[in-house]
Amino acid sequence: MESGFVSGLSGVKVAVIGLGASGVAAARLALKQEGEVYVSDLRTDAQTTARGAQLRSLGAVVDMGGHDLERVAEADLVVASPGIPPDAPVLRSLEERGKEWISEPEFAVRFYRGSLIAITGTNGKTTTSMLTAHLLETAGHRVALGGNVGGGMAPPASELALLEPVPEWYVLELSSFQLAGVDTLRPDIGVVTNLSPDHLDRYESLDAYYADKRHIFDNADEASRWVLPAGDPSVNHLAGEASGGRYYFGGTRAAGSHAFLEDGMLTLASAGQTESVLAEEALPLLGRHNRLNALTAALTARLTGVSAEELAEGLRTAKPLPHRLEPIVELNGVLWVNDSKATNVAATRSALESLERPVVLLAGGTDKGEDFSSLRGSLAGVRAVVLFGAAAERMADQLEGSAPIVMAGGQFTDVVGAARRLACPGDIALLSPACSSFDMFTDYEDRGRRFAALARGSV
Ligand code: UMA
Repeated sequence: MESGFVSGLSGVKVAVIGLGASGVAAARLALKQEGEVYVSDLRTDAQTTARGAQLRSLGAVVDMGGHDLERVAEADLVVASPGIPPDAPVLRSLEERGKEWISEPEFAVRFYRGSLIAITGTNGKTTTSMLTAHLLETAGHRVALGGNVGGGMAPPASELALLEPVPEWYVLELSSFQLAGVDTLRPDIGVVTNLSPDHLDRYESLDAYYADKRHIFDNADEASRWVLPAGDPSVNHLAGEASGGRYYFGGTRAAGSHAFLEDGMLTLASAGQTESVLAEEALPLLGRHNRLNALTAALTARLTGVSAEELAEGLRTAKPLPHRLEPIVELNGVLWVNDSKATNVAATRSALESLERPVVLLAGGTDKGEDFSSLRGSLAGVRAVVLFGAAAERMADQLEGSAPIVMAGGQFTDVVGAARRLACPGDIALLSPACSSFDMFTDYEDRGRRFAALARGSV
């Protein structure tokens, strides 16, 4: 599919706003396409300045510490980074002048020369995107994965446009911030994992957040295919009357669904034919939500022609994401699981609710002032909670009576040691802190790595 393909930007003035990963990638792509590129960023720190210098050496005009609004407004094409809120003065000023801007992935896809799978939703986007790319790759396709995938695990959308040889399939994770600036983007297969309130610090209402997500459907046509959760009124409402075929996934078989769990198997169904793909327990990713992510990815990959056998092989060899319910080691019947990325109460609650074995929970860290009592309802199957770090006292107060609580010593070795003593064969020892890490660690990754090393007994 070559829809939207642009052969070059010679003589075209391109303004890129923001010099983060997206801005750099968009500017490089625009330069490669021989555009006249102007890049600017409010920041003047060393890292941003170094990025600016690099782009300057490639031929861009770069402003640090501010945006030349006249110059931005004069550009033929304005590409805005996703981290720039719509009420930022630079975007306000464009709006006042009636000047349109596009998002970085919208810019990128204009140069794609393969088919596009775009994946959005509130939760599970990254896992589903990575799994989908892995399933296609296992089946022998040339695949490029990128977009909103965090932690440097995949490049921005614009980098994919420069890949040689050209991929057959592009798999993009798209956030609502990126979908806000969509114009021509038209996925061959579009996926919405689920919808729930999020980013209410940036959006003035839930409707405004959903309105941005809705742009994934903007250019739908008869050939579009949509992978959606079965029986989800919010997603159905979002999809509205969008053209194209609809394919549904869910935890259980429902009328008209195409991917579900049945008799302990990840199962696909189409035109009355059922395919059992893989036993649930053979999936290397933990938790109920990951089984749904796997079903979503399998259904998406099936639509590209990947066979059930190839899907089984891909799912069996899938790698869990680091620091997200990541199984580390099983020792003396206890499975040690690193969920250090859970830096808020909601993430820890979701981890606890998705596990089906008794848990010894290791929680605590920097106190961000959240209400920990909302964890109480998820502690029923928990053998003990080992608390540590600055938030420990307040957590203990708010969780008292909902599970046995152990206050660990000041060192992280003591925390892991306490969990080791409390866990019984068959249990999961889960680091899912519900707090950020800065009181004891550099960041959540540092915390997760320390946990993994201590769990393995390698330090
Ligand atoms: N800036 C200005 N002017 C302004 C405001 C900001 O110049 O008025 C500058 C900032 O100084 C900064 C840049 O604009 O240098 C903004 O960069 P950015 O925040 O867009 O960061 P990127 O490095 O480009 O990363 C973005 C995504 N970040 C956000 O959406 C906040 C990354 O998603 C994404 O991986 C990357 O593009 C590549 O596609 C991260 C994320 O947290 C993982 N996403 C959110 C999420 O998943 O919840 C949406």
